[in-house]
Amino acid sequence: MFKLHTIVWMVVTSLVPAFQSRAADKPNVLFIAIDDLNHWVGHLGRNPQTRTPHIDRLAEMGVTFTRANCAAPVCNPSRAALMSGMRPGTTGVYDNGQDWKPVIGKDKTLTTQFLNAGYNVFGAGKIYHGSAHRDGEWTEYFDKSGGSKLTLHPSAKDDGVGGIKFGPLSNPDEDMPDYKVVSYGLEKLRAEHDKPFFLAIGIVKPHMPFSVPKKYFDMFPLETIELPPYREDDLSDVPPSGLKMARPEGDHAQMLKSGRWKEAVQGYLATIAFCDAQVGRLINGLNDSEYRDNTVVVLWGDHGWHLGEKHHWRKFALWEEAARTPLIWLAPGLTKAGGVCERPVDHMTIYTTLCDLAGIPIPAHVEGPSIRSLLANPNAVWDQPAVTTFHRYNHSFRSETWRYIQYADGGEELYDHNADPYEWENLADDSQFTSVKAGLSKWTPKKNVAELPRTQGDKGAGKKQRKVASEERQ
Ligand SMILES: [Ca+2]
Repeated sequence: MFKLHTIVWMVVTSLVPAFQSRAADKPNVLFIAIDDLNHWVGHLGRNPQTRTPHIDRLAEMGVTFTRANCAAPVCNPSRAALMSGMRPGTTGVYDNGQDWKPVIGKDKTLTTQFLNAGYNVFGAGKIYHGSAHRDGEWTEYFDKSGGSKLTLHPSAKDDGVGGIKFGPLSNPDEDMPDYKVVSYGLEKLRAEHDKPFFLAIGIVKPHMPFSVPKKYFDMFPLETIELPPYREDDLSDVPPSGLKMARPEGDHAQMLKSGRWKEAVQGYLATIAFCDAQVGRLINGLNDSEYRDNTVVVLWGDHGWHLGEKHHWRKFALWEEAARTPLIWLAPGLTKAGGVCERPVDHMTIYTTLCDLAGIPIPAHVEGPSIRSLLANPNAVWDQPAVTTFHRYNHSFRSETWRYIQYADGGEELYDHNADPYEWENLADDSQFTSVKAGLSKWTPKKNVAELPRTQGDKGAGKKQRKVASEERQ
């Protein structure tokens, strides 16, 4: 009745433990986390000066999300939320300095799900804030990327303006920690694997200091640099809670006084270009590997960055510049090249979607829907806004047309992105938009637990924001 090769196959499969035969069918995952990269990537069109050919190439290979927003506009809570599947209001991790480890069990994290499903889980660089990682959640973690002494190039005047640090380096690319982290990833892509792998590569640049080898600065001559669009009176219609986040008397006042705003923009563009080169090395490594056709790729930035828009610098706010990030997916057999998805999604979708694509059960604690339907068809129906939280009870809701911000003290902002992509005119008090606000506020996260105490060294966006500089330097 059975042909011989069928019988042999039946015997062999009966001897192999079930989890292995299932694991063998699973896709690999290349998970690329980028620190402080805002929407200044070429294909998103926000800043025509930026040069990101490799990130744009990855976008062209899969689906890019043009309205992706982080769960929290700060490194630590953004990453804790993404990696745990739980929003800031569920864990109490709202800012830097709040330790996620006591409130997020090892059983809850994304990497644990992949380990339990039979994957090898490799990590390198900055996946969690401060590159924190726990034993038992990774097969192997590469954290030896330091060691080279980085030196400002003699052409640098100094290391920047106050807490905003920038200046070219004398070093070659190979001295940069990110270069070594990517090299680790390339080794894994060249290796033979007896199990599917989950490879998490955390690139720290363009995080401050905006200091990378001088050749990247030379790509952006200072005389060609243009400031991002901004309005002098932009804060006049922003409520007090928003003003507190903008802190125009801080970095921005200092930057204006220095007359060096364009130099800071140049430094950020240069540092993005360096980051892009590292992403290019990874994409080339994947394309040259035997895993190119069975590896899911997701590239995400942990939050955005202001460079003077709304008189604000850094993240720590709920506007477009701070909340929007690049998000690119490549899923062989599912995504089609050149996909552009304009649906608003936030980073709470990443955990769920990775489990979904790998056929791993989605744990009950995980918040956020899978975007498999959008990967298959970027125009598929989607009824949810992207939600971003910064400190307790402050939420931003981004739909295809609107950004609506609710602050804990009742302050509100509403921007019409069809008419006002830079969020200059706050429409929250206009009664004709009452129903727009009501529709979006339905998506307010239900849990808004108290903030965890600050137990770690850096101060996040607290009163001593200047001290963030030390955190920014890591
Ligand atoms: Ca305004």
